[in-house]
Amino acid sequence: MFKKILIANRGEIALRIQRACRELGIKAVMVYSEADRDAKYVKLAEEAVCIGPAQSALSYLNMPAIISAAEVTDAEAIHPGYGFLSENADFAERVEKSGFQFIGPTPESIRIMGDKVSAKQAMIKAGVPCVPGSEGELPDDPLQIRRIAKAVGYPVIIKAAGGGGGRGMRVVHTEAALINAVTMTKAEAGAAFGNPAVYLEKFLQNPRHIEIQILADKFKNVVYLGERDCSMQRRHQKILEEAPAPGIPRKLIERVGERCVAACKKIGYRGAGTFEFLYEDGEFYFIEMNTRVQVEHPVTEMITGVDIVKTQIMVAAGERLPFTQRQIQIRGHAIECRVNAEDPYKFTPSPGRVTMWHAPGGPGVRVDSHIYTNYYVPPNYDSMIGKIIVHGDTREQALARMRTALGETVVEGINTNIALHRELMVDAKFMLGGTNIHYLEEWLGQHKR
Ligand code: MV4
Repeated sequence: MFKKILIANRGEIALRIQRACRELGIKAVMVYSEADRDAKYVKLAEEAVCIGPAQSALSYLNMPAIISAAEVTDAEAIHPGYGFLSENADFAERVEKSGFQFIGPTPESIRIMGDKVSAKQAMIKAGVPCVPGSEGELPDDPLQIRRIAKAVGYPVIIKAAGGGGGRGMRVVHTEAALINAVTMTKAEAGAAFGNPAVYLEKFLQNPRHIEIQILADKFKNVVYLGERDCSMQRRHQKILEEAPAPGIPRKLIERVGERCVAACKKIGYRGAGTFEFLYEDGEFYFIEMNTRVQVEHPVTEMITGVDIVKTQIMVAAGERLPFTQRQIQIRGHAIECRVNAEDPYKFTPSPGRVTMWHAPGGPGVRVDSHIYTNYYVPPNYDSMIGKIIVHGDTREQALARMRTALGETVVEGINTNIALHRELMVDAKFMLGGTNIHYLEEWLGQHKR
């Protein structure tokens, strides 16, 4: 096992990884920007290195500064967390070329999944169900493009190979609008991602966003840890997640989970990974794969009892997965509410001094947050300041526990979206379960204030 790991991230996930290191008896080196000097996990760390000024481009995205920090502290491995450099294949490669273990998949796996066309081709080959569409990149010939779209059937969606997470997409409803949409998407993709390649899919009108968590070691042992429902989102920002996904038959999940496992074995995937699917009319359609630990990993930890971050570190160190698929049991229901420093209905960021923070507690309540009373939320980064996660025997019990937890939570000095979460937890349709990706935006439209 590693003796020392460098954590190349900030905020709640930096603290989460630090806690996993403690449990494993590994020393954690924290890196921080000038804006994060007073972070609790920096003070708690056995070692910490300032890697630059507040702007991410000069600190958390600064590859030479991070690798130098690992060199001067004698760390053996680097955990990238989520966001920042976590899905940057060049970073993973430079980490390994510098003699450190990257805690994540191989640079090659990251590269394949980063290009959405090659990701989809790998999944088709591995037998993972995908959205019907162009087999690979769209050709230049307008006649061929029209033929593909016609065969798929309108509406279609044009997506950039270099996009993902909602960037570089365009919905097309008629043949008359098709070629212009392709031209525009290609131009934008070339400018934004340095790659003008686009592909085409059938546009699903009312899907849910369901994802499957997997863990893999270096010996082709792979397990899936069930699914998460991440449909509650606004502008591609998830606001809450839950597991299991309400109303989806277990048999269907098992079938798609086994496909994900087979795909991982086929491509030699290792580490933690998430297969993103759209789910509509009882069918799963793969859209993208994330090659990092995700914000919402705790809901899976709560229903499986598996420590995903700890396991990521163990498999990166070359250990075998300490469980088999048969040993993975889904127990109860978990919900996570993301707490953001923002106006709950206008969504404008609300950085500043937290004059009072009181975290909830009690049975089945978990809080992953790096904040404390008097913590200053810097304006330079994502507005998420923590996550409240609850677990219950049933979804109803989890909902009740979340209502209580949100009722106990106190954040003063800044605005947060807790008021929005409190309303959603008593919303009749959400309480029924199974709302789709458009629900929150429609709900916000009807609850204007
Ligand atoms: C789609 C889609 C409908 N049909 N693909 C948006 C983010 C990116 N990961 C893929 N996205 C979508 N792809 C087809 N063929 C609708 C979306 C989509 C979406 C997906 C997941 C969660 C939220 C979303 C919000 C708007 C659109």
